[in-house]
Amino acid sequence: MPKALITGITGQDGSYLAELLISKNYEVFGLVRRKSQLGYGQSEHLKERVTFIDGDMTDTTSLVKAMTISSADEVYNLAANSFVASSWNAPDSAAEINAVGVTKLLEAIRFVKPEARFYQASTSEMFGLVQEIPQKETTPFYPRSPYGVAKLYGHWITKNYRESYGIFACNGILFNHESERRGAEFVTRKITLAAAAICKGRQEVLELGNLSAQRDWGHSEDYVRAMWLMLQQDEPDDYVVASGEVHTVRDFCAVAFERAGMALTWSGEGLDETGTDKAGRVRVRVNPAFFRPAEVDILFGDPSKAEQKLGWKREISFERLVERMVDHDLAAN
Ligand code: NAP
Ligand code: F7E
Repeated sequence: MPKALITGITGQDGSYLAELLISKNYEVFGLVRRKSQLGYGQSEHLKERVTFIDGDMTDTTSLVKAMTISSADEVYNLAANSFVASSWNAPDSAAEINAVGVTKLLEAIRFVKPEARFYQASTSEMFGLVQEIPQKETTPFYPRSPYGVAKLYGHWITKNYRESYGIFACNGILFNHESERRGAEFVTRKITLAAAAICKGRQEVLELGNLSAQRDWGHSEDYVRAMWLMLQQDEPDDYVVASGEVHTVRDFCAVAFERAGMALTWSGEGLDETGTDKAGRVRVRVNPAFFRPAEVDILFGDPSKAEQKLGWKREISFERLVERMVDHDLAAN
C-alpha cells in the first residue's frame, strides 16, 4: 500500500486529493496545524480514513516527525496562506509558510526519506504581470504580490533540490481552480454564495473589486488528478495545469446569477459599473476597497505539455463549475 503525506489537507485541494488517493488505495497522512477550534476543515468527512499528524510548515522538527511517522512515498505540499489579497497584510507570514516552509519540508525529506517523491503547489500567480499570453512552462515570471513572490521561491527551491540532490520533485504550476469547497473570500465563492443569498432574500447586493480581471478557472477535482499524475512519471518535471479558457469576473457573475434565476444587465463603467436584475435592482456593484495594491489583470494558461506528457485533460467545463458551485450554495442556504 503506497503512503502519501499531504500538507494543507484541511483546505480545498487537500480534501479532493485525499479522496483521490484513498480511492487508489493509498494510506494517507495529513499535516494539520493547531487552531483555536478543533476540526479538519474540508477533510472532516475523511477523519476515519486519514492519519492526521500535528505540525506546521514553519516548524522544521514537526516536518521531520511527519516524514518519520508517515514514511511517505509521495509528499504533496499544498500548505500555504493561499489568499493573495491577505499576503499584503501579512507578508512575513507569506514568506515563512509559502517560501521557507518549502525548504524545511524538502530538508525533512532529504534527511528522512530522500527517495520520496515531492509535489510542490506552484501557481500561475508567479506569472503576475504576464510577459506572454497564454502562459506556459517557459514564460518568464513576474510576480505581483507577496504571495506570488514567496511562491516563486518555493518553485525554484523545488527545482534546486531536484538538481542538487536528485530528489524526485515536481512543480505543478496550477491556474485558478475552484469548487464547492473553495474558501468564501475568493471571488468565485464570494459570487456564488452571494447569488444564493440574494436569491433567497438574505442579501441585497454583492460588492466586488476589479470586475475586468481575467482568470483561467477550472475545478479542483480535475486539478488534483494532475498532481498525482506528475508523481507517477519516469522523470520529475514542471507542468502548467490550466483550462486553456479565460473569463472575466463579470462573466463569472453573469453565469452565476443566471443560474440562480437572476439574469443581470450591466451598465456604467469603472467604479460606477453595476449589474442590475430584471426588476431594476442593483445586485452587483464595485467597491474600491476590494482592489489590490498591484493587480494581476489576466491569467491564461496553455496546458499542452500536461495534456501530452501526463495524458491529463480537464473534465469539468467553466459553465459546469459555476453551476455546481451555485447549486451547492442554493441547496445549503
Ligand atoms: P486552501 O484551501 O487555502 O488550503 C490551504 C491549506 O494550507 C489549509 O489546509 C491550511 O490549513 C494549510 N496551511 C496554511 N498555513 C499552514 C501552516 N503554517 N502549516 C500547515 N498548514 C498550513 O488552498 P487550496 O486552494 O486548497 O490550494 C492548495 C495549494 O495550492 C496552496 O499552496 C495554494 O497556494 C496553491 N494553489 C492554489 C490554487 C487555486 O486556485 N486554488 C492555484 C495555484 C496554487 P488551515 O486549515 O489550518 O488554515
Ligand atoms: O481573485 C478579482 C481579484 O482572490 C481573482 C488563489 O487560489 O488563484 C487564486 O488567487 C480575481 C483577482 O483569486 C474581488 O482582484 C474582484 O483579480 O479569487 P481571487 P486569485 O487572486 O487569482 C491563484 C492561482 C492562487 O495561486 C491563489 O492561491 O478577482 N476580484 N473583486 C476579487 N477577488 C476577491 N477575492 N474578492 C473580490 O471582491
